[in-house]
Amino acid sequence: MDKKALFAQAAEVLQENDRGTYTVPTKGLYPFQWNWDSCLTPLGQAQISAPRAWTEIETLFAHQWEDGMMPHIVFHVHDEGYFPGANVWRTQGCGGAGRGKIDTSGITQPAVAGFAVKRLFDRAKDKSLALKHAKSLLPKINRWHEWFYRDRDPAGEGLVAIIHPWEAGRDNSIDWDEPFSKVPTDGIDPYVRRDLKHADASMRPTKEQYDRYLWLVQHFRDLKWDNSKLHDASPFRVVDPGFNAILIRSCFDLADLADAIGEKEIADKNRAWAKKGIAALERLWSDKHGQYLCLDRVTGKLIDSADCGGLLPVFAGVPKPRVRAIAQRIEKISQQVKYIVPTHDPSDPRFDAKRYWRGPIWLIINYMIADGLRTAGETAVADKIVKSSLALIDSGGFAEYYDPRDGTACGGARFTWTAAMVLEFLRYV
Ligand code: 9WN
Repeated sequence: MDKKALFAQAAEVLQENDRGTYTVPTKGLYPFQWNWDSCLTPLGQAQISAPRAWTEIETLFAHQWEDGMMPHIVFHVHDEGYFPGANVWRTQGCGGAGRGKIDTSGITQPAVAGFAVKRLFDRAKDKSLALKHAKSLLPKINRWHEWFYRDRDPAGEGLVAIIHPWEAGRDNSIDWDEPFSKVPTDGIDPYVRRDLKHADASMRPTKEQYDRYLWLVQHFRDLKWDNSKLHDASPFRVVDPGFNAILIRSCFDLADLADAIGEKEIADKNRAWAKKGIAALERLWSDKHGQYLCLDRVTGKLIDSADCGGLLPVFAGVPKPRVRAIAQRIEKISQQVKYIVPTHDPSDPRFDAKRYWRGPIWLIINYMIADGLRTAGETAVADKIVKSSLALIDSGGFAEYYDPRDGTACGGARFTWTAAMVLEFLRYV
């Protein structure tokens, strides 16, 4: 592998999708700023320009809602190429939104900002620039975490629920099949999907899933996006181990960052949430699957679906025996497919190697799993994931996601966070 050439190619993808103060995930398919994309992308951007990396996250946080929620999309420009656009979400003036002229969606995404900001801060060469941005972002990220534990964990269980599959960022995961089937589809406004103009239908969610995505959006819109009501009013409430793992890791990292900056109260609060979260995750462990599972908060039952969300708790810092078991599980999966880590267990009949989050590999998931394994001393499996991830670039270029059987490129091309993750993986080879 020519590391220098790969670095240059990845940098070129970041440059192509750079819109000055924010980056689009890829042109055409996703013309706006997405939340967790814009928190993971700066890890790559910082290796080219630290100020640009900080700007990416600052731009995102300029659109935080007054109640602390961080929306999953910021509609910086008008673009008919994506559905559902701002005219469907209609969040202006609702639930703490509408601080400016720029529209946002009304749901959130995985809270990876605390982790990303800490990593940028630790690696920074320009310490005073990093301190300035860390000080500005720290209270905002803290307010987001507060919002999570207030509005998405109203009973104080220590774990938060997502109320829409898009919040998990794993839109059509097999994890949601069961709880999502209870979401009605009656009364939804007629709509035209735009994603199918840019990507193959066999690699995207189905119409039935889109109908339900839309029903939830309309339901929350009718409730004026009032976050104090949405959790209890949603027929879809899932406690996802992956989503919680990312939040817990960000709480730990924000606590460390707050200590470094001298913000003791923020440090104490975030460390307490993180520790409570780690203890509560135990409830989601399945001996049968050798990994964590989702919990349907509506029925109180675990969901029988071995998905990558259930491997992500290694990123949160769960106990060593759990990390060991997950490392073994990934070893086992690697005997079934050529590339790792598929988003779903390949031996499950519902596994679909090309359909979005129902089987394909996403490099951001690989990155977080590998990071957690490495931190816990599972270096061999972490190295295997890094190697596989870089091999995928050889087979499919900088794709949105990949078929784990043969490495075929799926979804959108020239993808921002894929390029950013390549810059990260290159540090380990
Ligand atoms: C809906 C931008 C986003 C990612 C998500 C991914 C996909 C959007 C869509 O693209 O979701 O948010 O329209 O399919 O699932 O994880 O943040 O890259």
